[in-house]
Amino acid sequence: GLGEHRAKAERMFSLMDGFLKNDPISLQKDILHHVEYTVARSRFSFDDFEAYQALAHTVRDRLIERWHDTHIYFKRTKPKRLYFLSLEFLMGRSLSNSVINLGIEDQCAEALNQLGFEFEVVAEQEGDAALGNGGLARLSACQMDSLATLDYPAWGYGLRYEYGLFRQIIVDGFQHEKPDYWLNFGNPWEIERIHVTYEVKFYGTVEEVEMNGEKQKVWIPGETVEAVAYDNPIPGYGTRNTINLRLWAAKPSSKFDLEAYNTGDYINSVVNRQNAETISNVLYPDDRSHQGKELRLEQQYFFVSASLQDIMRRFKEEHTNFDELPEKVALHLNDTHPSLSIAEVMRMLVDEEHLGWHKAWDIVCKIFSFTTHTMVTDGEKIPVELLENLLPRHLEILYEINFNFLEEMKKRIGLDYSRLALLSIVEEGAMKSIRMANLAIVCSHTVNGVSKLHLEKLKTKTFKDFYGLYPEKFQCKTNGVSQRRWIVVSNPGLRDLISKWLGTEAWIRDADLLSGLRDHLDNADFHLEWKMVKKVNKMRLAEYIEAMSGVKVSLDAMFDVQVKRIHEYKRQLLNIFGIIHRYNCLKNMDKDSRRKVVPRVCIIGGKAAPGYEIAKKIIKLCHAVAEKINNDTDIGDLLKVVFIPDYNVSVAELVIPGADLSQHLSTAGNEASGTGNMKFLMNGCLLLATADGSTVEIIEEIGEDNLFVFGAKVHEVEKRRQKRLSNLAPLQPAKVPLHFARVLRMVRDGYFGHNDYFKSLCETVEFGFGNDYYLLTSDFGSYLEAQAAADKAFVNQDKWTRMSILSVAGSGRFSSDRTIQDYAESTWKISPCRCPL
Ligand code: GPK
Repeated sequence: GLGEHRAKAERMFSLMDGFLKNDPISLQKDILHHVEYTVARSRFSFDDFEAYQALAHTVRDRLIERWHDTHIYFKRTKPKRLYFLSLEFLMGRSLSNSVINLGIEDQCAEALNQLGFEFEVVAEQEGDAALGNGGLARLSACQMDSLATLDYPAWGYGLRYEYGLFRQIIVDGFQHEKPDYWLNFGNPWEIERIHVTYEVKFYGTVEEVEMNGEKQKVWIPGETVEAVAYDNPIPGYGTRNTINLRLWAAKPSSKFDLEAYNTGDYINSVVNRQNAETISNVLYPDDRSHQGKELRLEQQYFFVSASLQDIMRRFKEEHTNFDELPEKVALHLNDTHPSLSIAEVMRMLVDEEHLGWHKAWDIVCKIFSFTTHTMVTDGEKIPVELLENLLPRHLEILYEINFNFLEEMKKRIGLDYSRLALLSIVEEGAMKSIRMANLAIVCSHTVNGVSKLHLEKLKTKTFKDFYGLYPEKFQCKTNGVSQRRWIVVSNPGLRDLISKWLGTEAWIRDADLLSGLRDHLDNADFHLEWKMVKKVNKMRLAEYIEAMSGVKVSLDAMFDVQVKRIHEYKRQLLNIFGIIHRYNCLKNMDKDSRRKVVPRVCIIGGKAAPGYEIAKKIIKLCHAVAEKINNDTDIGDLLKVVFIPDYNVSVAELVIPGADLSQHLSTAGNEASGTGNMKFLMNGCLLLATADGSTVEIIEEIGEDNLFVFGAKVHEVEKRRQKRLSNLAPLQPAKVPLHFARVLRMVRDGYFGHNDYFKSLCETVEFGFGNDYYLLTSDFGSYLEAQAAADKAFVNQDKWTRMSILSVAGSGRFSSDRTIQDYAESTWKISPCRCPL
C-alpha cells in the first residue's frame, strides 16, 4: 500500500540525514528554536505566519547543509559546469517544494501538528517569488528543479528584483497594477553573501594604449555599481544534490564618489548613491516586448557582468589555461535577454586576459548555447545610441564581431547585399540597433526551439537565412514542466492515487512511468477514486472562487479554465465570444432543452502588460460579460463566468488541479510551445486547443480522440490571412459567420455596456479595421464545434474519466526532466555529478 512506499522513501531519505536530524522531534525542536531566536517570538505564543517563518528557517538550515556538501563535491570533482543565464525566474512558493524534495514532508507535518498547527495552513502564509512574467520564467524555475534532481553540476544566474511582477487588482472590472514588494516580510529562502560582490562598470570612454609594442583598446569606465550575491538553494528530489540560483542585487559602490566627498558635497553624494540601487529594483512587466529602454539595458549588463566575473573567477581557481574553457564551462542564454554576455566574454578575454581576438572568438563560439522562446521575427533590439553611451567598448566589440561575420559571409554567399543586410547583427536605418537574436545565433553553437513546430518555423521562416548557413546549429528541445511542482506539490490527492495504483513513487523522478496508469484504464475502483480526487480539487477551487468573487458555483458544472498572460494571439477574446454565444443559445432554449445542458463555470485569469490597452479591454469585457450573465436569474447554474484576479504560480497550483477542461486558443503558428497545456495534462484535465506549439506533440502522444482540437492548422493560417486581405476592400458581412457577427454586434452595441470603450477591441477582429489578424472570425465555427464535443463527452463520465486518465498517462514526455536530460546530453555536454550520502 501507500504507507509502505512512503516508508521506503523515508528510509531512503533518513539515510541522507546530515548534521541535522529529520525526525519529527528534532524538527520540532528546531522549529521552536527558530520561533524563539530567529523570529523572536515566545515559543508559547506564535501564529501561523510565525510558524511559517520558523519552519522555513528550519528547512533552510537543511538546505544549506546539502548545498554545502554539493558544492564541496563539485569543487573536488571539477566537472564541466552549466551556467543557466536568465533574467527571469518564477519560483512561486518554496516551502512545500523544499520539504517534498528533501523528503521530510510527513515529519514536518507531524512536528507542526504536535505544536497545534496544520502544514497546509502554514504553507499558505508564504508569498510568491515572482521574478518573472510568464511561461518563459516559470520554465526556468522548472528547469532548475530538474537540473538539481538529475544531479547536474549547474548554476542558475538571475537578478534579485526588489519588486517582482506587479500584483493585479481589479476595480470595477478594470486592471490596476500594484507594486509587489515581496521582500517586505523577509525571505528565508535566500542567503545574502555580503562578501561575494563584484564591481560593475558603466559609461566612460575607450582609449588606445601601447602594450608590448601593440596597440590595445581599454575601457575607462565612468561609473561603478556593486553587485551583491543572494544565493537561493534549489534542492533536487531523491538526491542530496542542492544547486544554487545566484541572484544579484545592486548596491552603491564604496568607491562610488570619493570626489563628491572631497569637494564637500556630502548630502548630494549620498543621494546619488541611491541611484545605483535602482538598477535591480524592478522587473519589466512587458511579456515579450523589451525595446530600447536604458534602465533595461543597465539591468542586462549589470546581470551579465556580475555573473561572468563570478564564473571566470571560479574557472580561474581551478584552471590556468583558457583553452580549457569550452571543456569546463557551458553558458546558456535563456532567450536573447542575456546576449550581451557574448560581447562581455570577448572583452574579458581580449582586453583583460590579452588572448588576442581570434583565439578569444574561437573560444566564445564553443561555450554559448541559446534558446529562443518566440515565433516572432522582430525580436529584441538595442539602440546603438544607448550602447554608445552606456557601454562604449562593448559597442566596438559588437561592431567588430559583425564586421568579421559579414566578411566571412561575403566569402560564402557573395556580395548579395540584401541578404547580408538581413543577416547583419547591426540594423541600419532610422534607429540603428543591435539585433540580439542575430548576435546569439552567430555566436552560439546551438540554437534551440521549444517545440517541434517552433523549430520548424525557426528553420523555414524566422531564421531561414541562418538555417541555410548553419543547419547543424538548429535543434528542438520541447519544453517540459516539473511533475514535482505540478503534481506532487499542487495535487497531493492525485499524487497519492497515482502512487497507489502504480505501486511506486518512482514516477516522481521518472515521469515515463506514468504510462503505467493505462493498465488500469477500465478498472471501476480506479475510476471512482480518480473522480473523487477531481471532486475534492473542485471543491477547493469553488471555495476560492466564492471568496475571491462572491460567485457560488456548482460542483456538477464543468470547470472550464483559461489562465495565462492576456495577449491577442492567445485569443481570450475567442473564449469570451464563445461564452456570449453560449449565453445566447441558453436564452433561446425552452425549459426541456435546458435540462439537458451541461452546466459550465467559465474561469479566466491572467495579467495584461500595464501598457497593453487591448489586453486590458479584454479583461474589462470579461468582467462586463460575467456581470450580465451571472445576474441573469434565467440562467442560474447553467453558466457562470469568473475572472480570477492576480493569477500567479500559487493561484495556478490551486486552479489547475480543479479544472475539468482547459483552453489553449492561440492562432496556430503563434505559441512557441506553451507549458500551461502540459500542467493541465498532468492534472487529468482535458484540453481544448489549437494545433499550435507543443500541443501538436501532445496530440501525437495521447491521440486526437483524447482532447478537443479545433481551428486552422499552421499551413492554413497563411492562406486565410491572404484571403482575408483580398476581401478587404468591401466589407462583406455575408462572409462573416452569423453567430460571430451577432456576438460582435452585441458587444459593439453596448449589450454589456461600455460600448465606446469596447469599440477599438471589436475593431481588432473586424474587416477593414484591425483585419482580424488572429483569425477569430474564421476559427469561430470550429471552436464552437469543439466546445460542443466537450459538452457531449462530459455527459458520458466514463468516457471523460478515460480521457482524463490517458492525459496523465501520456504526460511523462512533457516532464522538464526529459527536456533537461536532452539539453545536458546534446547541447551542454555535461554529466551528472551526484553528491554521495
Ligand atoms: C516567450 F518570447 C517569450 C517571452 O518573452 N515570454 C514568454 O513567456 C513563452 N514566452 C512562450 O510564449 C511560450 O510559448 C513558451 O512555452 C514559453 O515562453 C517557454 O518557452
